[in-house]
Amino acid sequence: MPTFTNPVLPGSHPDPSVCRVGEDFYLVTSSFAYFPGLPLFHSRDLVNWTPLGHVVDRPSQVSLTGLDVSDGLWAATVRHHEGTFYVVVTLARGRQGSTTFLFTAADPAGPWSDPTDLEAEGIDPSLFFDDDGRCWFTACRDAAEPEVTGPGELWMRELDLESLALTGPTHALWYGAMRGAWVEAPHVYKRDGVYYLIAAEGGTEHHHAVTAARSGTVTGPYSTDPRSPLLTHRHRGDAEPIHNVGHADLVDTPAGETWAVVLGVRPLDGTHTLGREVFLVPVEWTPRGPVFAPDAGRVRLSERATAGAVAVAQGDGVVRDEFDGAVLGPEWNSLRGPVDGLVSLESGGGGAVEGGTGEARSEKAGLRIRLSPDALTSTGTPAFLARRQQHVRMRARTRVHLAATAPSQEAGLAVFQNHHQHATLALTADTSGTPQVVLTTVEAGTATRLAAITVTDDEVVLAVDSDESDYTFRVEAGTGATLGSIERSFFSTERAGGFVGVHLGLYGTGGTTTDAAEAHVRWFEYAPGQAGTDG
Ligand code: 6LW
Repeated sequence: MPTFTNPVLPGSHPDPSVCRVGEDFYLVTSSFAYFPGLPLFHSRDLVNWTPLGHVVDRPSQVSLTGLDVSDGLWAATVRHHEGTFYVVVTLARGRQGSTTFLFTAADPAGPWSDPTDLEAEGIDPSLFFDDDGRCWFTACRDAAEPEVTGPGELWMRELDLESLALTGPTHALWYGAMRGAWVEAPHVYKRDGVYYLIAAEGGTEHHHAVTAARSGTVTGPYSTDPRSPLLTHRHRGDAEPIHNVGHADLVDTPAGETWAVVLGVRPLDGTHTLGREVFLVPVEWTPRGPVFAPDAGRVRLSERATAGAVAVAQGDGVVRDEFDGAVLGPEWNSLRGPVDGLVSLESGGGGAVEGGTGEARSEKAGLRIRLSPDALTSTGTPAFLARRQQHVRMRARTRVHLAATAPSQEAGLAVFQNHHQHATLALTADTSGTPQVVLTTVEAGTATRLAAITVTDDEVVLAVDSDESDYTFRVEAGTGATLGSIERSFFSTERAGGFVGVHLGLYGTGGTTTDAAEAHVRWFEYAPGQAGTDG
């Protein structure tokens, strides 16, 4: 029987939501303060997901300026009804829901509409389209009487599909099965005339769990499924490779199977760096309700493929970006808004130059990064582009040119957990203008210079190797040199707090508004499984 490897979307892709239209599946995940926001993926087998675009790709849709990296766009739900795709999402500030938005599109690849503000409290909004065509909005919020009911409440209101406004009375649906922690991430499904409410409880960390309730009427009352939690790894020991499992969304396949996407993490020695990832779990419907992972009772790294799937090829190759396309690849993100005016692609022209692997390329081709006055610690939009780290073992390399004239001017490679917690390997200059490569950490906003070496050229290859224990930073200039290693847990969510995983970034800082100093990135390479090997 063919199998696939979990997670199906590695790296920071939390709070997955999925829907199907015909043979096509669409999935959306949270993006926090990264821009563009709300990445959408397409699949035919639920295992291989291709980036399709983003729901939020214009700053006019949502302003993320000033937000902490882990605030911003949280836990969207994607649904399809009569030719229209709907996405509902919360904009969080200060780790709380602030505004709930609804976006629509005829084509999930976009364009997506400007947002409609919904009059909704709380977080984790969802939509359910009933057989009669009515649409029901659910979300979670603080309960009015937490000492009686527990801290969280799932609630529902009808969404008028003409006016795109919530209408009619608010229905309190359920307070959860365990009630010790917030109940969140609600989704409603209907099966054989019964409404099933699936939720998450226990918080998104170790006690995360999938729980359920059911009702004969969409607006409730809902009664707790006594089997809750239906899926959790809270009881598993340290040897379990996948933890924090929860936040499920269900989808039926054309072949009649049901699968759940859930979030989970892969900790090593108690810490995880890649963020919350998307895992795919089989579900079986029984008269008692959905049974998650009926064979194993838990999420597995290797799982049987969806019915009818042939051997599943999950891509894991080296990705080399020479920035020679008309637009950036979908894996690149900036912080809180577009980097227009700071980062640009140049297709080249001009003389040939040796690239890192000996190829002849246009001297100008690549990415131009205008050094920005905003540091990576800012809550604005620094000159920074990043992609997710998706493998604990990986090597990232980039060839950077910068004719720095002062130590304040720098450009290079960042290992970025958040704006308060990151490391940079920078090409810069000392006070006399001699090129230097400097390794710096920032923790809780405080910068520490770990190492600096003088280099003979103002163009170098900067590299970081990561494995289970460290991130090791190197410069490949002359004979090459290692600047230092930083323990992996430094970049972990457990150490930094928040909701995101590590991103690998290219950046340039130290410019002034009048000084247009530019760095030039000739290429960037991400090689999974490469750390510790020569290359
Ligand atoms: C998400 C919620 C959660 O909205 O984390 O702890 C939030 N739980 O379900 C951000 O991913």
